[in-house]
Amino acid sequence: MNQSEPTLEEAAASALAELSSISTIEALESLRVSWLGKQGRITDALKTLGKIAPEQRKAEGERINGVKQRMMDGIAAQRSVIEAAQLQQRLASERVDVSLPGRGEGIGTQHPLTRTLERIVDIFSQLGYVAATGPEIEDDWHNFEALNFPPDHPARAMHDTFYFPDGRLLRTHTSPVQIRAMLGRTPPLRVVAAGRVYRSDSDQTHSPMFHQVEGFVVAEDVSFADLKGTLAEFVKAFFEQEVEMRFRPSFFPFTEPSAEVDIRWGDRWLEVLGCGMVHPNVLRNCDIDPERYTGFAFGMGVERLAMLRYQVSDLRSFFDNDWRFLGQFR
Ligand code: 2NL
Repeated sequence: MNQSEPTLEEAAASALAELSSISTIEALESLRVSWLGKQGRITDALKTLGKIAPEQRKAEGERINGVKQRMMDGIAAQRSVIEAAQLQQRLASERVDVSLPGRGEGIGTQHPLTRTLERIVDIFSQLGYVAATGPEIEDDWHNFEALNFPPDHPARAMHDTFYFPDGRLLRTHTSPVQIRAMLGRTPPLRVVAAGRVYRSDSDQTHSPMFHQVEGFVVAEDVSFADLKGTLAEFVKAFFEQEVEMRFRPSFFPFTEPSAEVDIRWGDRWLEVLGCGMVHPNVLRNCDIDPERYTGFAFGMGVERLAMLRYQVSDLRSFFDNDWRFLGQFR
């Protein structure tokens, strides 16, 4: 063998010595191919085995395979070194400081309609009323029949009712809660019912789902004067000031007489609630003797009162759920 031509062992030794300076998987791979690939040095050397004397073949084969094994081990070891270094680099660059303060999800707020609804219920609670709730899916009897709506009376058409195929319906007012509260109880009763109600009506000033608060008092000797006094107290408490009120005659199937209440708002009169003396038929439907007991009842729209209190001009703002709007009510 020529002096200047290094042996396989010498070439392998110098390649192994250089290994630690290889820092990328790509460079390591090209070194591996040049030694162990199809046209690599080891493969070439193994091809010569066929040409040498049979008695030398075993020793020569062991010699070449020894070099091959050292190269494979060295390359595998350096691959681990490179991969470990790359992992360290990734861990350093993707480091997360878990001690940093959070981005600060702001604390939520109550919806202005919820606030208004709870405010109304609170005022009546302080007057001794007990809060009641009931199902939003109702039957014809609790929503209409018990409230003295005669079958096929045009009054039923006043409410564009959402019906289910089985004849049940989405309550069109909170009155069925009041009916359920009267049933099976004996006066004196003071109940306030608040919640969602539904009517098939949708435009600038109507939402198909909206909120009502209703209340009633049934006892001996309850008069229209009690009703007027109660509503005057309520309006004063709700608006936190003396407000001028007027009662206008009106009609509801479930009260007689009935009235609508306006308040003076600047130079205009605004309707804010409806009321009346509970109709004797309604009391009878709830097994209450109208000869012994009388009662008054009232109902109001929460959206309308919230718009006045918070000076909101478009009803739909309440239902868009835009945080820039909702965040203003704290
Ligand atoms: C309105 C008017 C009203 C009632 C609701 C009522 C309930 C029973 C018996 C008698 Cl169980 N009355 N509720 C009475 C008068 C008016 O609501 O304008 N609501 C938004």
